[in-house]
Amino acid sequence: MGNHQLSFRFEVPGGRRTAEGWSVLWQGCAVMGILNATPDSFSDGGRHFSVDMALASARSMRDSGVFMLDVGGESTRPGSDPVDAATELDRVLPVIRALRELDVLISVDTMKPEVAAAALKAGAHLINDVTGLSQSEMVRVCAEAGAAACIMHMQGEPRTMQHQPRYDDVVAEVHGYLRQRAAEVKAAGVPSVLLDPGVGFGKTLEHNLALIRAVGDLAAGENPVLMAASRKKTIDFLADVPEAAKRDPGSLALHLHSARHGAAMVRAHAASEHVQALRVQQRIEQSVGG
Ligand code: HH2
Repeated sequence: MGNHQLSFRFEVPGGRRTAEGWSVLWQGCAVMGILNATPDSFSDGGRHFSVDMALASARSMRDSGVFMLDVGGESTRPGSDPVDAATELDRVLPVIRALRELDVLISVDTMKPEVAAAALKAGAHLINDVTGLSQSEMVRVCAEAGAAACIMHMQGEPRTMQHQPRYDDVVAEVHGYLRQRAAEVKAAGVPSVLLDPGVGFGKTLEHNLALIRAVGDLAAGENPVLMAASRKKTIDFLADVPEAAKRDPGSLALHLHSARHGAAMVRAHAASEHVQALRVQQRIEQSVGG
């Protein structure tokens, strides 16, 4: 079971002091629980969002052993429309402020540097940017704050990315891109990164399967790897589950496979269930090693 680490230049929950700042260390595969702060997530017919409900859900995830919470105020699902920064901030900032009392690692899922900057000031620790920190301003925001980042690979942009994704060698291209971006953003001062091949972001089923099968190659590198297939269309393609909310068992199977091959973290809606399943898998594998 692998040892993993993320470093920050400010104090974080569960962090240890190091010469350069603070580090969080863990063994095996941890869980990033999804906490959507979009009006249709905690809904009252799609119109109402409650910070109290988000906090209750976050507390229950933390109590069950979820390692990090990923707060998102903009959907990046295929075909989704963008929202402006003010709307996104209105959604995520109250949730981040409320989460501070839980003493848990907080990630913010955003593509916008201004949202990232305000979120880090409000108490977030990591920026999860599905564009791979493609805007130089995003790199600067993370570097200046001393925050860790998640770099995800995406071909195209959410509105159109599933139209005709094309690669000559999907694994070489995606892994090459992630390694290069990691080196670039770290050289620019971002203290540590998670790498995510971006299941479903500008990829066909065959592309996704190739990347899922190759997770061990990416995990053999120096940066921890995140797999994030929770409730994605890939699960429908593989197991015929048209309704997204019913895709947790398939998501779990895919994530357990990724964990067994070295993924350091998985991003999940059914986060507590993932913690339980990963604990069982990890204990079984530990006893094989004696
Ligand atoms: N997928 C979504 C959002 N954020 N972040 C990372 N690192 N990797 C992903 O694959 C990823 C992500 C999908 O977004 P959305 O459609 O908003 O749904 P949800 O946040 O419920 O997964």
